[in-house]
Amino acid sequence: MVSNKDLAEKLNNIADILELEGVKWEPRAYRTAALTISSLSEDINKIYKEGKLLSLEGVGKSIANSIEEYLQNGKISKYEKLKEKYPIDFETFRKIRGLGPKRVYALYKALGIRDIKDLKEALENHKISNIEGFGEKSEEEIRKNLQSFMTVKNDRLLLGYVIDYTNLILKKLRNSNVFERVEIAGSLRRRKETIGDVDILAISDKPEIGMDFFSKIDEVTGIVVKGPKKTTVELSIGTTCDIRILSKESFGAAMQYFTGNKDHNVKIRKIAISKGLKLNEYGLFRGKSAIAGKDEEEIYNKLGMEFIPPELRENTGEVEAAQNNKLPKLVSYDEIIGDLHVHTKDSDGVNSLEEMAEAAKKRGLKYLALTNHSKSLRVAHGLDDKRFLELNKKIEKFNEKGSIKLLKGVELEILKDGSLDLKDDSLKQFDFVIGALHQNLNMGNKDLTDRLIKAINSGKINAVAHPTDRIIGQREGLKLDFNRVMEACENNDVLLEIDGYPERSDLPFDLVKKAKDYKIKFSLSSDSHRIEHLRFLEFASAIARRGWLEKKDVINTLGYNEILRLKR
Ligand code: DGT
Ligand code: CA
Ligand code: CA
Repeated sequence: MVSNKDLAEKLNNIADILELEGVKWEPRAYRTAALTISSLSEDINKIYKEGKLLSLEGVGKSIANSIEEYLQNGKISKYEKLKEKYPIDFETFRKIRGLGPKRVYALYKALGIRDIKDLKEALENHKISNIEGFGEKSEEEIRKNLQSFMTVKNDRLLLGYVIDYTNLILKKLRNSNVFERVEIAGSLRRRKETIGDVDILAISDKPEIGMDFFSKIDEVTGIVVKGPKKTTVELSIGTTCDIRILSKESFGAAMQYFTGNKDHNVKIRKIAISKGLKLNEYGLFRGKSAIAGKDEEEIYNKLGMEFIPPELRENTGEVEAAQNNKLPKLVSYDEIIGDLHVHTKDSDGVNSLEEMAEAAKKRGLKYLALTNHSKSLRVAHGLDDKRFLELNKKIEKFNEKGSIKLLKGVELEILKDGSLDLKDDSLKQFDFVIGALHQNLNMGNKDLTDRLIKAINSGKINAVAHPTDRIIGQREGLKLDFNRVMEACENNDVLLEIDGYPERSDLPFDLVKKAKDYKIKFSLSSDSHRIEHLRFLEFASAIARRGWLEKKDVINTLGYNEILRLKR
């Protein structure tokens, strides 16, 4: 069934193209009609059935015909005809901020950009800033707006972008004096890389006032259901948020229940039943009396197991491990003291060496590997041997006085035949070399695996960058034979990277866990391209924890001098 919103969107699409055509009054009429329809409180289908279309403001005979066509067949012939003239995905583009029809048409004329895929490619190749009327700044803006569109486009949002936003909400609630306690639950607490909706749990003895306060904060754009125990709202970031207010006595049980995931919960509940107990969101009960509920850890303990950190609760063996006292002692967030993959403006980053170093120091890091791209990655302005020499001299100079240490690094292209992008001699100048597959990836999985393994076997790289090369919401990871890749890493002491850049989140946690069966260590990174990205390191730590890693498995827990001593 066509909704008012769908119809209004279609009418706006028609107006877009008509405007482009230079048609005089019609676009205006279509927009007025669109506005009327999007703000109607009645369903457009009902109005149509009652024969009242012409009574709507801005709807004349011809627009009424268009509406009728759309409601009946889902298509408007006028629009279909217009679209034949312009093979451009205006519908999607208009959802991206700043990309109105005129600008989209200019992009099409200059670069043949028809859809998001074309636009992305042009951005990657820095082609847009060269078009007349665009420039460096608007290219950057388009990049940003496209990115935020991509985040919202998938129905699941990326952890990296939701978590700061949610923390702001928590802060407001905690500062309100209405709540005794406010915590995150659900997939966000488990630090899953994508988030379906936000779950918040709170304690308050004034639940009505609490829910009123919550539903009025700026981030809330709509209310789905509102009650004193549970309220669901729409958030401006493009998802919904469930908030539940609970009693102190059952808060721990609720934290357990609403953190999930579901399969983990099912297993825990079965264990309760097998012990003659009952577990629900209010507590752990023997008959009618609660034997735990206030404290989450106590629930796990009373069920005969260790406390299970939220990041592990995916039903991948954590329950059995907890019963046998065999849970790993997970690497903690603050044990990660360096970032091993960042870019500066020397290749495709935005900030200078000094700016990156300063920002990393402010975040409390002890060292930072500058790993700019090597020459074959032209789209990223990769550096050749000579330019790396110059840059590395600058790094050495910086290290003489800098209070944070910089590592001379490179994100080195692994070429089509598995050879490396810089000469062996030249590779000696680096402290940390990350091999990466970026180009010529359409060669079949066996050849790709062989190619990567050749690089791993070369003894010239320290780590494999973002090993699957997935981009969440855009492309799936390479289907490499990871058994062979991991075996090669083990044999050559090559690290696997965990890249915390939200779109990448690569290596994915299930492969991290699999890699633990080999004697492989990991390097964590933010893959920063600007200072604001440095916070992504935390998401790499989250993946490490979700992959069961301990301090000894992660080399970012080592000091600068120990990193320098890594074999290569
Ligand atoms: P999401 O929102 O898709 O990223 O994933 P979650 O895990 O946050 O799922 P959500 O928001 O539907 O529910 C939060 C937690 O509450 C979930 O992980 C487990 C628990 N839960 C929700 N519904 C059920 C249910 O029907 N049965 C059980 N056992 N647990 C549930
Ligand atoms: Ca959720
Ligand atoms: Ca939820």
